[in-house]
Order: sequence, then C-alpha cells, then structure tokens
Amino acid sequence: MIKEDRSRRVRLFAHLTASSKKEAVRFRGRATSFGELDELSRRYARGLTSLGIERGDRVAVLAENSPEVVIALLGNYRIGVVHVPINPRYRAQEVGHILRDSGAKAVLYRPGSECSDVLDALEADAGGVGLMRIGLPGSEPALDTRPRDAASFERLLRSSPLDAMPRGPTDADTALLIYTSGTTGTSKGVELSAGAIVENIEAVTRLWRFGPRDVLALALPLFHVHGLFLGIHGALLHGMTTLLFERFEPVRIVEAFASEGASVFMGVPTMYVKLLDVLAARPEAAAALARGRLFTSGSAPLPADDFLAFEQKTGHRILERYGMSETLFTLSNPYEGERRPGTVGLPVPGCAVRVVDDAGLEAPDGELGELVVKSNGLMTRYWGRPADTAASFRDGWFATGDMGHRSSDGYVTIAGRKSVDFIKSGGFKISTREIEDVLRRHPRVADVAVFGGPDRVFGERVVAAVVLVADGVPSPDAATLLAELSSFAGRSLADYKRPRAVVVMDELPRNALGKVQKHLLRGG
Ligand code: MLC
Ligand code: AMP
Repeated sequence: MIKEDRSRRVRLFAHLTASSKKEAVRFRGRATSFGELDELSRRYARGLTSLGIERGDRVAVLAENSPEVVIALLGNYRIGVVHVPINPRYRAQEVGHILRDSGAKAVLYRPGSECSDVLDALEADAGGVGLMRIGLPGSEPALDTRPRDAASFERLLRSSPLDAMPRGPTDADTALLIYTSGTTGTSKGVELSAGAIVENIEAVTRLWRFGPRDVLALALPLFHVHGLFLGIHGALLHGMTTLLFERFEPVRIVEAFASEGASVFMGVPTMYVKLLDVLAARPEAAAALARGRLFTSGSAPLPADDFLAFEQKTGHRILERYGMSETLFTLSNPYEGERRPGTVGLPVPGCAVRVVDDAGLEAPDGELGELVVKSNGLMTRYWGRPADTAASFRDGWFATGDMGHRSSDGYVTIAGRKSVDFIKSGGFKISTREIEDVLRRHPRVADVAVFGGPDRVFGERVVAAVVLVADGVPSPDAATLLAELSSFAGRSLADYKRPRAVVVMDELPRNALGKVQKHLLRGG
C-alpha cells in the first residue's frame, strides 16, 4: 500500500505549538499569537465539520485581508477542505463563475460589505447557487440568526477544538484552488496540493534566509499566490510575525519599518512606484526603510530605473523573482551574490527552467524564446479542465507563455509574453477577452479589441479600441465615451478591469483569418 504522506503539510503547523506564545499576526493593533491560531483554527475546523463540510469540499473565502482568513486557511488544511480565495473587488458575474465552477459548498464573507450585495444579487438572479453563507465578523453585529447565514464565523469559533491533526488529508490532496485569468473569457481554477506548496515556499524562503526574527509587512491580498503563499505560508513555516494590512498604504509600510519592527517587505512593482513617491516627499522615510533586511518584488516586471532609485534612497537592492499561479515560484535573484536589475535571476532549488524556440529546442544564450519550467510547486491540474491541463505542457515541461532570454551566466530576463490576450496591471492578471465580451454588449459598440497600453504606475493599463455603431447619432467626445464605457464595464467586472483609455477606429486591423492584430494597436 502507498504510504499517505503528511510530512510537509504538518510543517505549516509546527510553529503553532512550538512558538505558541509568540505574536503570529498583528492586524489593526490586535495581536493573535501562534497558540491562538492553533486553537481557533481547530475550533473553526470542528465547527465547519458540524455543518456537514468534509475533506475534499470547497469553501470559498470572499473577503479582504484579516486574521480570520488565516484562521480559515489553517482550519481548512486541518480537515482537507479546499480553500478557494476570491477577490472581494469582483462583481456578481466573476464571483458567480468561481462559485459555480468550483462547486463551493460554503462561502465566508463579510455581511454588510459589497460582497454581501454580490451574493444577494447572485441568489436573486440564479435562484441561489446552493451554498451556505458563513458571516465573518464585521461592521454588522454578529448575529447567529442572520436569515441568509448558515452560521457566523464567531459561532464556529465557539465549537470545541479538534483534538489533534485529523489523519485524513495528505500532502497530495488539493489544498488550494486559485482562480487565474487565461486567454479565454473566464478564469480557470488551479489545483495546488499541500505538498507542492510547502516544498516550493520552503525552497524560496530558505533562499531568502527567512527566520523567526523576521517581521513581515504584508499588504498584498490573500487571494493570490504572492501574498498568500510567499507571505502567509512563508511566515507560518518560519515562525515569523506578520504585520497584516487590509490594503496597501505606502505610508503605513514606512511606519511599520520605522516603529513596528518590520524587517521584510514583499510587493508588486506598483507598490514600489508608490513607495518611491513617499520617499521623494518625505526624506525621513529613507532611513526607516533602510532598517529593513529584505525587499522583494514579483508578479510583474520591476523597471530597472525603480530598482536603482530605491537602492539610491534606501541602500536596498530589491530582490526580484518570478512566478505563476500554476507553477508557484521558479526563478529568483540570489540573496547573496548579484541581484541584477531587470532580471528574475536563476532557478529556485527544486525547479528547472529552459528557454525554447517554436520547435521546442533550447534557444542559445541571449536569444528570445518561451520559458518552460519544471517546478516543485507545480499545480496538480486545472480544475475540471483536462484538455487545458494537457495543452499547457510541452514534453513534460509547463509552458508559461512568458518570453525571455538567459545570459551566459544563467540570469533570466522576462521580455514580454506570447499572448496578447491578457494584461498584467498592478500585478493583477486580466483577460482581454472578458472585457471585450462585456463591452460588446454596450449599445454604442459595434466592434472592440482590448489591449495593454504602457502605464507608469500599473505597468500596463486597459485600453479599448472601439468601432462605434453607425446609427447617425453623433458620437460623444472622447472623455464622455470613456466614462460611459468604463462605468458600463464596472457594472459587470472588478474596478481594475475598467478601460482607462479608449481609441475610436473606423475598423479594427484584422489578419486574413479575421483575428485582430493587437500588436498593431499597441504599436500605435
Ligand atoms: C487598483 N486600481 C487599479 C489596480 N489596483 N487599476 C489597475 N490595476 C490595478 N492593479 C485602481 C482602482 O480601480 C481605482 O480606480 C484606483 O486604482 C484606486 O484603487 P485602490 O484600491 O485605492 O488602489 P490601491 O489600493 O492603491 O491598489 C493598488 C495595488 C493593488 C497595487 C495595491 O492593485 C494590488 O493589491 N495589487 C497586487 C496584486 C497581486 O497581489 N498580484 C499577485 C498575483 S500572483 P478608480 O478609477 O476607481 O480611482 C502572481 C504570481 C507571482 O502574479 O509571481 O507573484
Ligand atoms: P498569475 O497568473 O497572476 O499568477 O501571474 C503570473 C504571471 O505574472 C507570469 O506568467 C508573468 O507573466 C508575470 N510575472 C510574475 N513575476 C514576474 C516578474 N518578476 N517579471 C515579469 N513578469 C512576472
């Protein structure tokens, strides 16, 4: 019989008991110790079980950052429930897709927030998606009797704790289902096992010398792999204290380094652009950030100019690394040794990277090709999409769709991507097709193509090229048209997917097969 391995999964829990008195999470001045995380996650797990939720079931978490999200994550790991984080900026169309596609049995949400309106709208529209609601503590009083809720989170925490780690879940079990935009209109669920997550996050964070004396300032959202895995899992695995923020405010990050003992910050490049603004306006901020041990960047390219400006102000060379929901983190600049601006460094231990040409042959040093990877953090599969899973591999290597080249000493530089059908804005991956499908429903729009234009703060911005309906009605001026289309898109899609610029055209440039040539739009 094959031994059911639990050895990596349990490493996430080691510090809950070994460092039980130590502060694990500080949030809005409130401290939760590792011991409290242990007890509360056991109670939550017991409470969830009493609602009939068991190993393999999916539980969605539609909420802003808070310690409750960490408690739910650990509780879900305990019983082998699949944690499905959802961006609380999402609108009903986006949330409904994830809830239906994942077949979630329950959703954690904050009553009284916009997310409750979204859940109400879904229920009214589709006659309910057949899931239990669990209300997180929030602005509304904690009522166990709220009509739509199966339970309140607080009531689950009043359950008696589970005695110990249940024997059920193994390292191979899917622990997280992370939805990521693809080149199609709807997002795909990426299944990640507990074993793969722990293996990869340990490899990266050991490289970065994470340790119990570090204090992590974390303002990344806990619904993507960057904040949830490198951030929360990294801190749990090393017994580090996390200063958790609901949202990113650069001044608060500076304060965390000035007076709250922060030593590590990880962010997307947009956060560094905003930190540089604070550094320019407040000279004392440089000394505060200079006290830190490590600053890392990822999820989108960090411009070399920002790397150099940050170094000039704070003395820190930002450590840039590369990753993806499907593979976790496969390339990183070294901790010791040269952190080379504009590059994502070398393969992480346990990962391998090749740059290949169209025929799948390794490209010579310095030549552009697609990055294909092997990773100790590789997804198990796309949830319910065997054809997509199979199509994403080439000769056993995961094809990332990112283009890049490798220097003679092994440093990889990312230089664009194969597909023009998605955009990375402020670290969020956005499907252009999803926005086109929505804009096409606008009465003025005859044809539309969405593409990524350059943006100083967000890296890329959403731009819509539109052909207007020829109905003799004079078209509005550019600003009015943009406001109209942007608010129209915002009714169905998260705010950051709204177009930030509109270009009106007589017709879209299409090739002989009818496909829009977006590279021509981007070029002009
Ligand atoms: C916010 N806005 C954005 C945006 N974020 N616009 C475009 N792109 C974005 N990413 C817009 C809002 O719509 C709003 O517009 C205005 O900015 C102010 O909103 P806000 O909420 O106050 O913005 P802010 O909090 O400053 O958000 C910026 C941010 C956020 C950088 C903190 O975008 C963010 O948390 N990004 C991180 C994403 C992430 O974690 N990615 C990791 C993916 S995993 P208006 O018009 O209403 O004013 C991955 C793998 C890997 O990629 O390797 O890591
Ligand atoms: P996601 O699907 O949200 O996990 O985003 C993964 C994508 O983010 C990758 O395929 C890259 O396109 C991009 N990405 C991540 N890290 C970097 C980086 N350091 N430089 C450039 N692009 C990056």
